[in-house]
Amino acid sequence: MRVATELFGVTFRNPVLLAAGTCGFGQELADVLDLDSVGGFVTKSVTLEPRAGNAAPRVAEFSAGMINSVGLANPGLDAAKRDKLPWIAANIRSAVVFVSVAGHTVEEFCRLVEGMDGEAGFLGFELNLSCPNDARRGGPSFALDPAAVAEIVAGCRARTQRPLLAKLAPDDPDAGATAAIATDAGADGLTLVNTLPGLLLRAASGAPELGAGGGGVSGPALRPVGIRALRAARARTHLPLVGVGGILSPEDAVAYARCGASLVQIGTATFADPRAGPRLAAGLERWGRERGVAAWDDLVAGPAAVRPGARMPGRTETREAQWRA
Ligand code: RRO
Repeated sequence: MRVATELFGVTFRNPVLLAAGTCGFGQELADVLDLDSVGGFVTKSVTLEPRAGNAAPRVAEFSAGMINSVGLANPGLDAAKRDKLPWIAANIRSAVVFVSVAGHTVEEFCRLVEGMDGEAGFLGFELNLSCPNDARRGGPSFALDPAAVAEIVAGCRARTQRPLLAKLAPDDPDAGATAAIATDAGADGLTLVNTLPGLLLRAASGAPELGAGGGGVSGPALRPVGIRALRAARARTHLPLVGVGGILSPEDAVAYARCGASLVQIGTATFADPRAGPRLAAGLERWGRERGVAAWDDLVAGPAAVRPGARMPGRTETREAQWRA
């Protein structure tokens, strides 16, 4: 099966990207895997100022995945430009890199995009509109506020010609509407989904397992949530979609493709095995070959294949109507 795919004017050697927050700026994983063996990666989210991150423990496992509250730990805009992007430019050959950016205001997002737009080493930006762990901001993420989505995407659109992905939230009751808003505001693609807000407590004390309290849930538990959101987005936008949430096996990735993902990202699986990304890429190729599939692109549902009126498995008509209203 041909796993290479053309999007955003470039060739991804396979549709597997390492998700933001799971591979640092590439350099952190370069000793344990060949980054050019995956289609690409998304950097840790960059903020204007350096961020030390939240109190430890920042991650905890549970039976269906993990929960994190890293708290946007990153070196900040200046150090990212000085130390991180030059390493990527010098060392990455074929992997397609997106720089994730996270701000507290529209203006901060715009300054981040403007600040890195002239640098080498990456193709585009992923706008992190959906961080569940930003204590400084508090409240629901930008992705749950349609006006904020429109303003941030449009503001960044005005400042760069590079591809812009908008990363949306798993707990959006109407991911389709948000997808349409991000599309109208000028995004080039949408990434669905970020982690799902959650909380784990210790039985003995009732204290949270994470130092920061709550966090974002990822891993297998997130997969049905991500697939639902991505399918809702597919019904309302023509843009390429990037699926993320609980992907480990070729079957998981193909399920995302079947509801519209042109690319997939692997996140939590990389923590258990840093080579999970290349293993998935190789597994996908084998999966397709064994089934006589000519190309990954043949598996990807286009906008017309998933219509708003289509029945969702397991939904009653009434709930489907509520969901679409
Ligand atoms: O740094 C984090 O705690 C974090 C971020 Br920015 C995000 O977007 N998603 C997540 O699960 N953790």
